[in-house]
Amino acid sequence: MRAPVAACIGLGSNLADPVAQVRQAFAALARLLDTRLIGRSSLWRSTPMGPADQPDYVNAVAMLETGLAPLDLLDALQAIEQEQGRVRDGTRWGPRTLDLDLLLYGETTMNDARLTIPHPGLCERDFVLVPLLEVAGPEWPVPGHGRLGELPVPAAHGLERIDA
Ligand code: A4P
Ligand code: MG
Repeated sequence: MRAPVAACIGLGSNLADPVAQVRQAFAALARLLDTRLIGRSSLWRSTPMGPADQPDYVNAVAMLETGLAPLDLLDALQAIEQEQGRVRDGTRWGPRTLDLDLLLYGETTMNDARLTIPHPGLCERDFVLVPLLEVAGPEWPVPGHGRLGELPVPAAHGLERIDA
């Protein structure tokens, strides 16, 4: 059994009732084996990064305390995406019912063929950084980048809080 680690997950949806998708995903994360949901951000509406001819997104971040190893957690996240009707048609940054990105896993850095930690987009995306700050706070370490509160937050995707 591994010692539990705090892991942060980025949630994104822009199809099939995104608010409901994100809420359902929080509930699914809370049910994962050997894992507790210890924090959840507000829900934020954001304009799409990538192709503009797609609906706005709803984004959020969850914090877990988990005994799952990083690749086992990735498998579990992808299983939740599948359960919520995710279709991968190969379009880069195309619309999706649910995207779950593993943003941070304790202070681990990893560069596996299937998994890069911290998530490579973390520092450039306001729709990740703003909800991550809500759940993790400014002192949270981001391996290779200092503290979360030291990262500049680009104002790019018109973030609007939907609920608290
Ligand atoms: N992978 C590697 N590292 C990770 C990680 N840390 N977390 C691999 C999750 N997955 C990771 O992901 C492709 C592969 O990345 C996985 O098989 C996994 O092994 P995917 O979910 O199948 O495909 P994707 O999500 O379409 O690709 P990508 O490039 O990861 O897209 P992003 O970065 O997730 O961006 N606009 C707004 N406003 N809000 C959004 O949330 N999201 C996207 C997708 C586009 N535009 C957006 C948003
Ligand atoms: Mg993804």
